[in-house]
Amino acid sequence: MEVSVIETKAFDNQKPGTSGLRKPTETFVQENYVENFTQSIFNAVGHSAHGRTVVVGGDGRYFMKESVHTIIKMAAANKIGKLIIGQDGILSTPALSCLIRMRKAIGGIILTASHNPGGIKGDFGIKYNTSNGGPAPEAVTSEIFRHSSEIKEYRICKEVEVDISRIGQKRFRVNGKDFVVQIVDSVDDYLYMMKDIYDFKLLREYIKTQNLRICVNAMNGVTGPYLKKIFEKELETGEGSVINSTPLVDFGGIHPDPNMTYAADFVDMMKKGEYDLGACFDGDGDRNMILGKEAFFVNPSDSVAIIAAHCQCIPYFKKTGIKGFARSMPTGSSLDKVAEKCGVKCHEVPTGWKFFGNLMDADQLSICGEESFGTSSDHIREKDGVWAALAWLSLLANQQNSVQQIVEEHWKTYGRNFFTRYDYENVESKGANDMMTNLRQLASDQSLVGQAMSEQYTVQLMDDFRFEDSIDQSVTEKQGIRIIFTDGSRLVFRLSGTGSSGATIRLYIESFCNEDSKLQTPTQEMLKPLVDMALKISNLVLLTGRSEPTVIT
Ligand code: VG1
Ligand code: CO
Repeated sequence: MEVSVIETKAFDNQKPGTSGLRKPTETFVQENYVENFTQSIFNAVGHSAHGRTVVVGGDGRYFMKESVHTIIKMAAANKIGKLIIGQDGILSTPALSCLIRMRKAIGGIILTASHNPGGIKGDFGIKYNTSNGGPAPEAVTSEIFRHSSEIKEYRICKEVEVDISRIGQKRFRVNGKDFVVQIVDSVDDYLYMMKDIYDFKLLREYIKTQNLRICVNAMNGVTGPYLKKIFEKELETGEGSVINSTPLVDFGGIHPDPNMTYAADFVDMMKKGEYDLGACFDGDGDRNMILGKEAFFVNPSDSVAIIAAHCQCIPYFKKTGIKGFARSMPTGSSLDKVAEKCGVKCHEVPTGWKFFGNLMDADQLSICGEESFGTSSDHIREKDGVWAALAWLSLLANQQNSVQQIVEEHWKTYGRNFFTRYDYENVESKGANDMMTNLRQLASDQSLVGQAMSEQYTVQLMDDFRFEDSIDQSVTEKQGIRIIFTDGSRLVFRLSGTGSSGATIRLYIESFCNEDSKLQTPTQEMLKPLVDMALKISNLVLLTGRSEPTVIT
């Protein structure tokens, strides 16, 4: 079969963000947009991928299948030996990470914009993961970007056609070499791995004997097929326990982001008290929100800490032991308290899952999480929504207790880290940038340090978070402005790196309390003085014209 070399012109906006290249779908459907970026990935990876295996899949959103076919034809022309693709192109982000590792692939290409809405009016995205199964580190993404800015041609083998709906293998001869495309069941390898991590028999029996009522919600994203097989079929959670389970190109109009705002319908349903455990997931299946009976909300920063505190009830950790914990910098520090008690280290890394990979590869990290509904372990190199739901189920079975009781017990033992995040989505870039510039100035002149901002709060430290990777010594700067007070309370300001238009400001607020009488205080009430102070210091309302955030977590 013939390889064609097609002339193209570079786009100037193919710089990957926190988690891959994410843009409005309308940007991606432009002629050669996907081709250019795909060629840039192959150029960046270079000779090392020749003859090797690459995994391809995505969350089922609009334009995914077309992109899978483009990638097949271009992989053939770029000397890839084999592609492993989920049936119909469907692979959750964690399942793709699992496949890269289990099948010893050199990398993977994920077609998703994660929790951003889909459809022609929504967003699309492409992300490259490396051979450890994790998102490509900065060194690789900046190479991809460099190639995308200089690209003049791409290679494609137009005759390679594969029916991606049929499981099986097809072999082609391209330039005298074999090129194989294997279509695999989207769930099987992942299920196999989950069975190795958790005690499915114990969970099934617990659900049955306690008559535990579970509702898991795929939000019309990629997790549907995984939840059907794992919960309904394997754990016998009963018919109707999995909802919104067919991946739809536009997620049925849902914004597939598992939080109290975008999953409000689910929260309302859980409030009726008919279920003991609820969980929902984002478009590509790496995020999770855990709810107890009557929609008792488990804050993600607490969720990872509580899983860590009880991890010995999970067979996987009994086998591997605990090598360390980690959280992203803005994430609430409940996990640090657990680490202290267990006598292991809790690492602090910048926002984005790619920063956990090195620690895991160096056997220094077992469980980690982000405040943005991301929780996972070193079983793969991505966050994993279904894994987190199974972890909570294991906790319930082990503790023989409700979600709420487990969380409240945790607060009693460790104290409570009150945490909230305010998102100001799609604000004008100028206002957002001005705000960050002012804050950066305050951090560099250190004028607030030592100042009493109120009776209770005196600034101890103010900086722009800088991270030096302890494994490869790479340095990542400007990862968010931190203001830390003498009592350990914190304000963090950063701009999102996953939005597709304008700027999104994230304001993170945390405060610790271990007075029993205050543990049940509503989060917003507890943190109000700090929120007000954050708004005052940053001058956010004036600079952005926004008096209210779009989302409060
Ligand atoms: C956001 C979250 C971050 C997460 C990233 C990718 O990034 O804050 O914690 O790792 O999304 O998540 P940002 O730069 O917009 O704050 V996923 O599920 O969406 O790919
Ligand atoms: Co996601």
